[in-house]
Amino acid sequence: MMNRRQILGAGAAGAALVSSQAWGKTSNMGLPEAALMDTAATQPPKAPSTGLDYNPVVTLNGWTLPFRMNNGVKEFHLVAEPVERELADGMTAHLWGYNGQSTGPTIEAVEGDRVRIYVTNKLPEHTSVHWHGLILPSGMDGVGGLSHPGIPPGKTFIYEFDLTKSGTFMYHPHADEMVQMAMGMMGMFIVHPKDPDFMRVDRDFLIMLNAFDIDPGTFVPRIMTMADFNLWTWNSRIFPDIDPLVVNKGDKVRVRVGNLTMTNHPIHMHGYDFKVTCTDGGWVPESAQWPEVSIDIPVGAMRAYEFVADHLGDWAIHCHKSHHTMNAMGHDVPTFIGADKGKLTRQIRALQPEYMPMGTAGMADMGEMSMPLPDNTVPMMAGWGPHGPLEMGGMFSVVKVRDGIRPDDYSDPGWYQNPPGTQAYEWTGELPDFTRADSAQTQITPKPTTKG
Ligand SMILES: [Cu+2]
Repeated sequence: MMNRRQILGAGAAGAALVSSQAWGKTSNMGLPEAALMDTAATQPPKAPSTGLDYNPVVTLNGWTLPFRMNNGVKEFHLVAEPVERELADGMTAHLWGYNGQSTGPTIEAVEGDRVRIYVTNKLPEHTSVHWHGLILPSGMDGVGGLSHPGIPPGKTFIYEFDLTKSGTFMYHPHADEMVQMAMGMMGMFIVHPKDPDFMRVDRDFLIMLNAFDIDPGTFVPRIMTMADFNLWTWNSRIFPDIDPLVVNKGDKVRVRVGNLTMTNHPIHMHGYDFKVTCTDGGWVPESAQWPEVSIDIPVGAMRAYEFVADHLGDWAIHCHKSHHTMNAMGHDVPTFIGADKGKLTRQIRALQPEYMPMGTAGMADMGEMSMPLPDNTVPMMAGWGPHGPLEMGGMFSVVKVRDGIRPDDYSDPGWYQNPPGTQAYEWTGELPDFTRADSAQTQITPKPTTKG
């Protein structure tokens, strides 16, 4: 919180800026405060304090950037800077991001708003911000060298434009893009409809798909990686530490998923079918919405889907590429399924008594075992559910649908208790005699030939 003296100080600084005329055209209030976030916890939805009403979004393990009104213009302040982000509890990455975090804070405004976005560059190189999908003047498009000169280190640029349409958009640098995006610079830009009843939902979740290549035991992503990333993240967070999507039974729910990785991600949600209602091009008319249970999110695109949460339970939501629900792993591990490592194990144990052979019966044992890992590294598969290890990582979370969740409550309700008679269970009777197909009993009689 600011005390009175700091507020007066800020006012004086503002006056100095105005008298220098550099800001006179756009601001008589000085720079808006640059809000900072120091935690990766999901922040509650931020209802608008002024202007048109809207139903705010919830960014999983993220937050919404505050704004202020200045003569009818919504002003935001983004600070591009090096950040330390907890990708999971016990694993911190040294990234580049905005306002203390990667991914950057979500920007929320309303169709028809005029926005003024101050971007301060605290990176060691120039940057820019491209407003992906928004319709705006060419000079505000944020392509460094094309729309405007790159923002040099230490400088602040102003982007200002009208929000002509509602929908889901993204922002990211268009300057040394490969490096800056590999380092985690990206965020979501939500423009709410002017009519709060248009496409209204009760819960509106945001997921930005991103990816890093961070060697186990290290902190900084490898920036030259093109395809073989080892950490597949949602809002720069990996399972088991991606927060659940908590939903009250009967809620109308929207999930907006943006993809700024280098590959597509088929996002699959269990327990429901849903309809695709929005792309970064705009809303999909009802007559054109079709049902899905997985929605492929192309590179550099956004898809939103909606469903009514009428099935209670804990429902997995994840990328369907199975390597994307794993944490850091080597891809050059040979397959040992079916191999007899008995003799090899005895030989190795003569030298290293604690050696344990792995992988001869699949790799599920990786989920249960606590293997010694380098510092600042999370296991390849992790997470414990109510019935055992989940053996997941990366792009995975759980949609938790419950009765009696308050509208503003997003806290984890714990695990779902399956009602009696609704959970898979073990057969405890006699097993039949499993006979091989080559035994006399089940031998298939060859078909008589019709040739001849
Ligand atoms: Cu994926």
